[in-house]
Formats: sequence, C-alpha cells, structure tokens
Amino acid sequence: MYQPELETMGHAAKHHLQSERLIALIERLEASDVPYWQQKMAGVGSVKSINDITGLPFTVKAEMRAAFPYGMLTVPVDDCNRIHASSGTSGKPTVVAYTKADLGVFAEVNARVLGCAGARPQDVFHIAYGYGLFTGGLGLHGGAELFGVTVVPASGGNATLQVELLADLGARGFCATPSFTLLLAERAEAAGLMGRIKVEYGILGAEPWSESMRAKIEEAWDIHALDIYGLSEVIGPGVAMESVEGMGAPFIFDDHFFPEIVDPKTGDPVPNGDFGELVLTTLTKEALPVIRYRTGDITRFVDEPSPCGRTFRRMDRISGRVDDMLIVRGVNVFPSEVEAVVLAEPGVSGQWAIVLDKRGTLVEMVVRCELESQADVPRRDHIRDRIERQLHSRLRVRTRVAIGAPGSMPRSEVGKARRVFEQVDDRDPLAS
Ligand code: DLL
Repeated sequence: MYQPELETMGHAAKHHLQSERLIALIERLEASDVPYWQQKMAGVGSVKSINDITGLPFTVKAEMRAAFPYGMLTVPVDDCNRIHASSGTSGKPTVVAYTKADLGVFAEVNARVLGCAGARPQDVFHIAYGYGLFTGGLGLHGGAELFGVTVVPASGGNATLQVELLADLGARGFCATPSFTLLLAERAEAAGLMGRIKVEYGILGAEPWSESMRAKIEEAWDIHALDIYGLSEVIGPGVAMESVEGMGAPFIFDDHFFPEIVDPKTGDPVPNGDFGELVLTTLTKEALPVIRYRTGDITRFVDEPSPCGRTFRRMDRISGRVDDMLIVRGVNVFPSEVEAVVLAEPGVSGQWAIVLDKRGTLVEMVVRCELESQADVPRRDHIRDRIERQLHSRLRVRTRVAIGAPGSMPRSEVGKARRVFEQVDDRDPLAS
C-alpha cells in the first residue's frame, strides 16, 4: 500500500477530512474574482460539513466547453505547470490545467494505483497509454515515478515493438487500454514472445470493458487485469482503482474526489446500491476544481469491505455512459451489455462492434465479431445462434450476429476502442 494511513483511514476521520477540505474549497471559490466562479457560487448557502454537498450546484461538461480555454481556472495560467485536454467527439476539446500542487495530487493518486496493483519499487513498469494531451500516459508516469518503479514510457501504438520491449526489458507490470492489451497479446503470440514476457499485473481502463473482457485478457496474458478509472475533467487516471485483493469494486480515492450517485434524469441521489450517474467533487484541486461534476458514467456504490483493508468508498465497474445508451426499436441497450454476452462465448476473439443498420425503415442492430481460431470454423453457425439467443434473452431485442474469420475485424492501435458504428449505405462502416 502506498499510503497505508490515508488508505485505511477510519470513517469518522475521513468525514472530518472531507468536510474540512470542502469548506476550504468553497471559501476559496466564494472569494474568487473569476466570473465563472462568482456565478457558480452565487446563492450557495453555508457549508458546514461534507453532508452539505448535496445543496451545491452541479457542473456539466457543456460549462467546461463554454469556458474554453481558461475561463474556469481559479488561478492565472502562469501559475499552472501543465495542460492536458480531453478529446471531444466534436468541437473544441476540454482543456484542463494543473498547478504544481495538482500535479502532486495527480502523482500521489496514481502511486496509490500502483500499490493497489501489487507493484513493488523494484518493478519495471511499462506504460502503453498515449503520452500527450491525453492524461493517460503522463498521469500514470508521474505516479509510477513517485512510487519508485523503473518506468518504460512506451506510449500508445506500435504494438509489435511494444511486445518486444515487454519481453526484453522484463516488465512486471504495465498499463494500457483493455482493447490494446488484447492486441498486444495477439502480437506477442504471433511473435512467439509470450514465454519471455513476465508481466503479472495490468492496469487497464480509459474505456468501458466487461467482466467477459477481463476473463479474455487474463486468459491470454495470465495476469491480474485490474480496472482503473478516471477522467480529464476531474484529474485524469487515478480517480478510482481496483486492488488485487478486492477485485470487482474499484476504490474511489475519496479523500481527493468525493463521489455521489444520482438519478441521471432528476439529479436526485439514488437509493444506496442502485445504479445511477457518478458525480464527483474535487476536494483538493487548485487550478481547476469541479463541484458535483456530472461524469455521465453509470455505476453504483458497493459497500462491502475489501480484504486489502483500504477504506475508500467502492463502486461497481462502469457499466456504460448515460449518452452511450442506444435505443434500438424502443429498447435501451448499453454496448457494455453486448460485450459481456459476446465475449463470454468461447470461440470468439475479443474484437467486436455494434453496427446500427439504418438502411431500412426500422433500425437493425448487427453485432460483428470474429472467430478466435481457424479450428472454430465448423462451429461458426452454432456459435452465432448461441450469441443471438443470449443477446435476445438479455437485451429483449432481436440482434443479428455476423461472425467473421479470425483476424478479420479491424484493430486500432491508438486511442480508445470504438464500438458503435452506423450503416447508411452499402459501404462497410468498419472499413473507414
Ligand atoms: O480516459 C483517463 C484515464 C486514463 C483513465 C487512463 C484510466 C486510464 P478521458 O479521456 O477524459 O480520461 O475519458 C474519461 O473515459 O468519463 C469514462 O467514460 C471512460 N473511462 C475511463 N476509465 C474507464 C473505465 C481518461 N475503467 C472517460 N471503465 C470516462 C469504463 C472508463 N470507462
């Protein structure tokens, strides 16, 4: 454990710390002369403890976009040490900035991440998240250096070179997106390097993934595949992380990021243990704090203690995004549910996609995947029927499943896996 005292803090002490930090934050923001904060804080009543957080206004992504680039900063840009940006699907990115102290928090929470994964200071640790405006690479990098491992800053892309580095430099741990991790396994297998790669843990996140995906990754790599969660608007990676001993429910580092779960429609808190939208408040950030930020990510609190003894609030793995939900013939479908069904089927690889076929009057959902190996070819129809039946019983919507030959699905080497495509003409939407 990187910070045993903080990571196992008792409930009362945590409550006190969170309250103190929230009060200090609100005082600072109320005194700010930045127009954004003057408006945000207008009418905010007195805050005496963390329990008063529910009386504060929410923050949404659109506000951050509107404040582009620096309108939400509480400090002058020249007091900041670094800028990152989250790639929006359209329009301007969201710019996030960090003071020296913020970078300290960023490194601290990511050092905890390594501790959760069972890292040791003598490890070689390979970073396959992209370095650059994306927070993944540099975020884990700061944490890994602080923790004291030997860092290999491989960045994203170039899977073939990366598996050679993993083998030659002797990494015991690595971090990457789950989809890139599967691609690395394929390349390592193809290059005959699996026997020489000794990784024991992977710190995987930045995109949604399912328990079925975890099973595939752990089978391919023989590692602990651990879930790391985070978002640029809050800090980047290191908002929440699973521990090896307590898999299944990541810890939210709630001395820095206070979590709530609300009904995405009404904004009211959901009953404890119900699914809803994760809302986060940064208790310690300087340059760009956020108050009750609507992450758009869906999860629920898990209140079981973990055998590792960490006492942070725990959440379920992210099951989807409020805005990722597809409505197919009136039925709500989360892509992650599709993944859970498809990848649970032996004989299919980890590559899959949803194609919404909009050529007819009614939208048809087609799930595309591929066989794991040539040996499964005779079972192709049988596998397809089974997945179609499973999808129908789980989602209550008829889905067509198309299973291609091994290696036929496109693989992306950089960024986050894209899972949903639209078909509007006869061109293959996955080919672009
Ligand atoms: O993806 C930060 C990060 C880097 C997290 C490396 C983990 C590892 P953004 O690019 O701003 O930041 O994207 C944030 O990605 O709101 C979620 O929708 C999604 N996401 C991140 N981690 C997970 C995860 C980084 N473990 C958005 N499971 C978030 C599901 C995740 N979704």
